[in-house]
Amino acid sequence: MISDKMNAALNSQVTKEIYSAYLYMAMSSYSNSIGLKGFANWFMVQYHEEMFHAMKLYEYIHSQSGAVALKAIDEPPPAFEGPLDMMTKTLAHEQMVTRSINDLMDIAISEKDHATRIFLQWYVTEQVEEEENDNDIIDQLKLIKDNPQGLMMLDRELAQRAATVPLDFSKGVSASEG
Ligand code: OFO
Repeated sequence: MISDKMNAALNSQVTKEIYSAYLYMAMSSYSNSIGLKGFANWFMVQYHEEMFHAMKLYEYIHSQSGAVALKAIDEPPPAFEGPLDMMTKTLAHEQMVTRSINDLMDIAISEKDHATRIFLQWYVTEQVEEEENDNDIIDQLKLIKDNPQGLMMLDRELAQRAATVPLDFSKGVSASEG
C-alpha cells in the first residue's frame, strides 16, 4: 500500500512523464520539418521511452492498490531554434525531471515506504543515463558549430538509435520491467 501523499506525488509524475513524451514528439516533428531525420528518429525513440516511464508508474500505483488520476497535459512548444536549442531544452527538461524523481524519493524515505523507494531506484539510475546522453549530444553539437557536414554525420548516427523499451502497452507493462 502507498499513502495518499505518495499516491498523489506518483500521479503527478505520470503527468510529467507523458508531458516528456509529448515534448519529444514535438521535437521529433520539428526535426523532420528541418530535414534532420536522424534527430527525428532519436526523439521518437525518446517519446517511446517516456511513455514506458509513465506506464511503469501507472502499473506500480495499481500494484499498490492506489488510484491513478490522469491530469491535463500541457502543450509543448511548436518549434525550436535548431538542434542545439532542442538538445539544450531537452537537458534542462531532464534536469527538472531528475529533481522531481529526487522529490519523490524524499517522500518515500520520509514515509519509510521501502517498496516505493526500491521502485524509484530504477528512475534515479535512468535519469543519470538520460542526462549523460543529452550532454554527449550537446558536446558534439558544440564541436560541430555551423559545419553542415558534421551535422549530417551526427544526424546519420542518431538515425541508428532503436527503442529498447516495450512499444506495445495493450496488455500494460510490469512495474518491475525495464
Ligand atoms: Fe522519463 O525520463 Fe525523461 O523525462
